[in-house]
Amino acid sequence: MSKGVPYFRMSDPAGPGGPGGGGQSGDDGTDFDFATQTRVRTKKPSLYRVLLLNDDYTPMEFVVHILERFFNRSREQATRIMLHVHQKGVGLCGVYTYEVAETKVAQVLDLARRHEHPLQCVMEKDD
Ligand code: TYC
Repeated sequence: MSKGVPYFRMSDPAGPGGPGGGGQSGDDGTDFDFATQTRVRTKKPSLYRVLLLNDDYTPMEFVVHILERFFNRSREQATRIMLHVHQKGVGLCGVYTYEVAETKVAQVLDLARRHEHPLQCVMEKDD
C-alpha cells in the first residue's frame, strides 16, 4: 500500500465539497462528480503484548488456569507458557489491540488479587 497524497471519498464529510461531498452543479443544475473520485485510507491498529511475570508464590496450576480462561490456551499451551515464565521470568500470553490487552491485564490482576496471589501481568507495545 503506497502512502502519500491524501484522497477523499465523495461521502467523506472532510473531503472536498464538505458534508455529503459529491460533485458540483453545472449551470443547468446537472450534477457531475468527477472532481471528487477518492478512496478511504484505513490504518492498522497498534498491537500490544500481554506478558505474565514470574513470582515465587503463585501456584503453577493457577497460572495455567489464567492462561486457559483469559487467553484461550489449551492446557498443553498454557502449561508450556507457565513453565516458560517460571524458568525465564517473563512470558507472552498473547498480542491484542489496546482495549483488549488492557481488559485481559485487568482480568488477570483481579482474579489473582481475589485469590491473594501476587501474580503480575503487564502490557507493552508490540512494535
Ligand atoms: N514460580 C511459581 C511457582 O514456582 C509459578 C509461576 C509461574 C508463578 C508463572 C507466576 O507467572 C508465573 N509456584
